[in-house]
Amino acid sequence: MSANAKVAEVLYEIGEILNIKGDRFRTRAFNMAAQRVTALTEDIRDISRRGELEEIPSVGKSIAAIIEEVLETGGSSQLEELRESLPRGVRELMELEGVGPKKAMRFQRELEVASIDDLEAAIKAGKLRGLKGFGEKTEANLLRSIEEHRMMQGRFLLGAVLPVIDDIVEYMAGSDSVLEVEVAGSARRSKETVGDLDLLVASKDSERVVEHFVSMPPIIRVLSQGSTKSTVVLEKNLQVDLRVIQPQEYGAALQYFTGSKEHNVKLRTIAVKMGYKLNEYGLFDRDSDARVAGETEEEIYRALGMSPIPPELRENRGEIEAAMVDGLPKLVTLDEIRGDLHVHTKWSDGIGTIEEMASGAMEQGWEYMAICDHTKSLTIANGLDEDRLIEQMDEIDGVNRELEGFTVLKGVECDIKSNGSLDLPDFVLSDLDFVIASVHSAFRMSEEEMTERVITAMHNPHVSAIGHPTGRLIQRRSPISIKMDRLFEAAADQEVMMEINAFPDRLDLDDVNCRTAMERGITMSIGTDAHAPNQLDFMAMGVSVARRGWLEPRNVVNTLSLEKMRSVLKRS
Ligand code: DGT
Ligand code: CA
Ligand code: CA
Ligand code: ZN
Repeated sequence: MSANAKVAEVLYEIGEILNIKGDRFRTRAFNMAAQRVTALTEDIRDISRRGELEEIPSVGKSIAAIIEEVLETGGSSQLEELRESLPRGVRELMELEGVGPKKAMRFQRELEVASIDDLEAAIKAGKLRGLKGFGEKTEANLLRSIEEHRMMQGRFLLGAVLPVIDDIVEYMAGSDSVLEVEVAGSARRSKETVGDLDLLVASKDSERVVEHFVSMPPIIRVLSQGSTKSTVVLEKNLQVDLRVIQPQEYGAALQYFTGSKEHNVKLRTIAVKMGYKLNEYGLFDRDSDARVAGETEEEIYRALGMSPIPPELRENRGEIEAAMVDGLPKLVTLDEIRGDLHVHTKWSDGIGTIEEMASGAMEQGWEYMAICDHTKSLTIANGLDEDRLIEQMDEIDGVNRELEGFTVLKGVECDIKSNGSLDLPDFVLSDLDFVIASVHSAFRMSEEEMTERVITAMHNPHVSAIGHPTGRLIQRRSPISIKMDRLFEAAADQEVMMEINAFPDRLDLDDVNCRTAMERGITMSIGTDAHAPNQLDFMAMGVSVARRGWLEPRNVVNTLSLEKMRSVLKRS
């Protein structure tokens, strides 16, 4: 983890505990400081060395002192004290979705539960019903949260492990003995969460590679060390399995350890039918044991009569059948993306100016970007009313006059109110290039009402796309209850796009929904939802979701040139 991420984590945790204690003012201060630190593009250690920590907005003297301590010692004594002051079990209970500090405290006090297991037992014994304000519905919700928590425990967001993977690969490539190095498994398939990392190295000197591996700086514990294999644990209990492979077997190992298991099982069945044997060492003739393929993945797939299958598709969802008839999609790539269609600025809750976000987007090599700040109902995010939005449009005109070869589009992320109406009047929306409509409040309504609500919004002729359509936050909040098939039907009918929100804990639509939407003829827009210039990098994750959803460039509106996109956006 980078120093910046470490500092932000400590600040967030302090904020969280202060919140439990009801200190809302300081909670907010710590959260804001953490946000600023997360968004820094510079290494915070450099800022600290120059003695300029207090120049970071929202960072005052006392927070600066905490940051210094974290940078020096890796920890914070203030955080330790706060942690110890918390009732036992409260922190664990708060890991459950739908359980905030207040509820956790009540469970602890009134049910005398000190762990998630205790809570489950208490619910099953009917004790929750004795508490004021808790009914059968809460019971069912809590049991579901507990189940989800168990399922997700020990899994990591793809976005959180990608930087770790880069560091590991760079470190391993630094050894002369390493010929090839790659992370296989779910991370290579770009699954939204990963359980552990499966590191593969091609080498003729495996012992030296293992030695190099176990000396990697961020290792906390070495669980095992053999002559060709090793397992280590990094921060937060992230486990890394290393396997060192002979060069002529590297492709076979890569294929095997990339998975998924379901994909491999199917592939092996097909190999057997063709008179072969397929395992992590290669593809062999069953009778003579002669090696047919194994050095590269491609030769294995070709020998089995298939076109090579991109890792993101390997889930046994029809990709093998498609590969046998040369029918795989030509998946969209990051290079084909020409702009970002969901960016926030200082005007609402972002921290960059329009210019800063635009120059970040230009560094990505893009041609355009749509500024889509929040609207007035979202007061906590400093949402824009019609007057401020009109002012912002003027500023965008000014910025565009200064820029060459890049265009800032005028957009908004407009709240969908409970009744399906939009947060801003049509006369303003009609002046914009791109209108995202999103649900940000009143999440708990019936499935029928929620479906009607979003469909009503789609019937507004100015709406271009529905933002983060299911509202889920991975590991934190379930999707809203909504009938996806009716949503897609209306989207196709109204020619409204569906967003793939690329923010690491959203990834919404997800892969499966993307594919269904694409099959219904719906176009997707990928938006990073960046609140700072460095978050524009999230585009890569949005593209991963699109690829896992079988999308081609033509299914993704932001592969279009500015000119073509403008003509698509001019509906009605
Ligand atoms: P994860 O770590 O839970 O996010 O998911 P994966 O897919 O990375 O799974 P992991 O780490 O258990 O194993 C890596 C790959 O190794 C897996 O995708 C396929 C392969 N593999 C592991 N165990 C088996 C197995 O029993 N049979 C087959 N066919 N493949 C396996
Ligand atoms: Ca894995
Ligand atoms: Ca593994
Ligand atoms: Zn939003």
